Amino acid sequence: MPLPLPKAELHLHIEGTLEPELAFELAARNGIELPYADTEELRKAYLFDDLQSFLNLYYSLMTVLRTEDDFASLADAYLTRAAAQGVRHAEIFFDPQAHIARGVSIGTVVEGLWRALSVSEERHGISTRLILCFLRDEPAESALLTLEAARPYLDRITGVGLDSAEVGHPPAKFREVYELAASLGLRRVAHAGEEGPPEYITEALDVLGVERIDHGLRALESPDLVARLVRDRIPLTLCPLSNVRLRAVDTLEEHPLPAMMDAGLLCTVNSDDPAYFGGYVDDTFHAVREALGVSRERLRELARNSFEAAFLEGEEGRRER
Ligand code: ES4
Ligand code: ZN
Repeated sequence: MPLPLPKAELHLHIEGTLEPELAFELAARNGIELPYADTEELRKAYLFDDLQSFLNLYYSLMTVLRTEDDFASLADAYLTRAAAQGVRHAEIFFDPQAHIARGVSIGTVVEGLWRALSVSEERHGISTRLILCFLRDEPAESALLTLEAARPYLDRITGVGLDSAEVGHPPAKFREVYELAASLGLRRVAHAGEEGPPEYITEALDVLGVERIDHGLRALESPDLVARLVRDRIPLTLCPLSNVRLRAVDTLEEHPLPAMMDAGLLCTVNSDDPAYFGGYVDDTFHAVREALGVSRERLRELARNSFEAAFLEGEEGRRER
C-alpha cells in the first residue's frame, strides 16, 4: 500500500474522536457508569438515521470528559492516529457549550487540549489550530456568552465555527456573534448544506462572512451558488463517510464528490467524527477511491486543496488583533 498522502485535516470535531476504548477508560478514571456493558455494545449503538440521532449519542458520551487530563488524552489519541494517516496539519473543532452545560469550564477544555496541541509538532509532526464551534441549536445569546468566556484563551484559538443540528437554525441567527468574532481577529467557518438547503450556504457567506464552508454537500442544487463558490475559490470541507452514516447520501457510491470536483469546486476530504463514522482521513481517501473510482491524481488534488484551504499562510497578515 502506498504511503498516505501528506494532508491537512480541516473538519474534525475533537469530541468525535472519542473511541469506545478511551470512553470506557475515562469513565473508569472519573467513576462514571456508562449505560453500555462494554466497548462492543457501545459500538453497536453507532447506527444513525440522521444528524440528530448521532448528536444524541455524541453529546451523551461526552460526560466521560471531565478534567484537563481527559481532554489532553483525547487530543493526543487523535493526533497519534492522524499522524499515521498522513495528517501534517489539523484544524480542530471543539464544542465548549456542550461542556459548559455539564459544569466543565472552557478553561479546562482549552488548557487540556492545548497540552496535547502544544507538543504536537514535535511529537507527531502535525501543526494545529483550534476552532471554537457554537452550537446552532442553542440560543445566539449562549454563543455570545461562550465567546466572552473564551476571551482569556483567544491566543490559542484561530477561529470560530457553527455546528450541531442545522435545519431550522439558519446562519443569520449568529450574525452578531460572528461580527464580534471578526472584530477579535478570528477566522470564520460554518457548517452549511449538510442537511440544510443551499440558501444556508449563501447566508453563511453573506451574513457571517465565512471563509470556508463545512460540508457544503447540497451546493450542487444551486447552479448560481456553485458558480460563486468556484469563482471565489471558497473551500468546502466534505466528509463523505459522515454523509453515508448520517444518511445525507444513500451510499458512498452515490456521493457527489466527483461531480463537485468536475464542477471546479475547491473540495477537501475530511473525517468529521471518525470514531463514530468508521474511519480517519486516510481511510476516507481509500474509501472514496474504492467506491467512487477517484483517481490517484484526484486524490493528490484533494490533498493539495487541503493545504490551500488551511489557515496557514497569510494568517498573521489577515489578523488584526
Ligand atoms: C457534527 Cl457531522 C456534524 N454535523 C454537525 N454538527 C456536528 N457536531 C459534531 N459532528
Ligand atoms: Zn462536522
